Amino acid sequence: MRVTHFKSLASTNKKAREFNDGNVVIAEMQTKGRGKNKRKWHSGRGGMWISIVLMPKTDNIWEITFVASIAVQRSIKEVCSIETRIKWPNDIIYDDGTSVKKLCGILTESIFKGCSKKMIVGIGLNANNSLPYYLKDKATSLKDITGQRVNMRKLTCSLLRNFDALYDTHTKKGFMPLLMEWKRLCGIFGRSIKIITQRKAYYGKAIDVDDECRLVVRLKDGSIKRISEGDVVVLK
Ligand code: BT5
Repeated sequence: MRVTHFKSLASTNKKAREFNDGNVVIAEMQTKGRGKNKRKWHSGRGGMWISIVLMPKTDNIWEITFVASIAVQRSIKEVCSIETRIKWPNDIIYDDGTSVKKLCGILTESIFKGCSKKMIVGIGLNANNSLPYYLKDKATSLKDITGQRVNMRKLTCSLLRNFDALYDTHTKKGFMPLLMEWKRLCGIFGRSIKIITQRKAYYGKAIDVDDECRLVVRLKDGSIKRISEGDVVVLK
């Protein structure tokens, strides 16, 4: 992977569109960091704002999002000795026993240009950055958890190494071994959740994720629902 580093960018995902397969774009801060559905992603100095450009075998952005989630979970454990969990579909969360807070969000986008197609995996991980007051109830950073500054160089190297190894597994062995690992790290199975989709909100218990990365939920009336997009709120 070839890494290009910037002091400041509007968005690493936007900049990454100018790069080919195998490139990585890193910014020390973003002025217009984005989440899903054009939501604002707060990206002050000190965080890890990074985009990886790929041409994967799959067209399913969630498979690659899942690969990135496992890589982030492993790197946080390796570098900071913190146990985190994955929250479907694109978050890494930290549960301190009293609350569940978002530590990292992943935004994977497919880009089509003529006949060529690439994917951009954007990873936003709160490391040494400060968070605004309005996110304090639902977000946290590695520095807030450990009380110490994280070595960003180590964290970045660990993340790229883990991602590379997992992506290699995806290319050579397919998605199934990675889905097994993702499920082991998922922090919402068996928990009561609310899922807000673009059309409506559902309440129930998360019970599984299927082979197409859809969340399988047992709704309050006992029926089973498979959900392909949305935001999960953990209720208890
Ligand atoms: C995500 O969106 O979680 C995907 C975030 C991806 C950010 C990376 S940074 C590098 C690359 N370049 C970009 O421009 N983007 C990617 P979503 O699930 O839609 O979550 C967005 C919501 O998270 C917001 O509406 C806020 O409520 C909350 N949020 C905003 N900034 C946050 C932060 N720094 N930490 C935790 N939560 C945040």
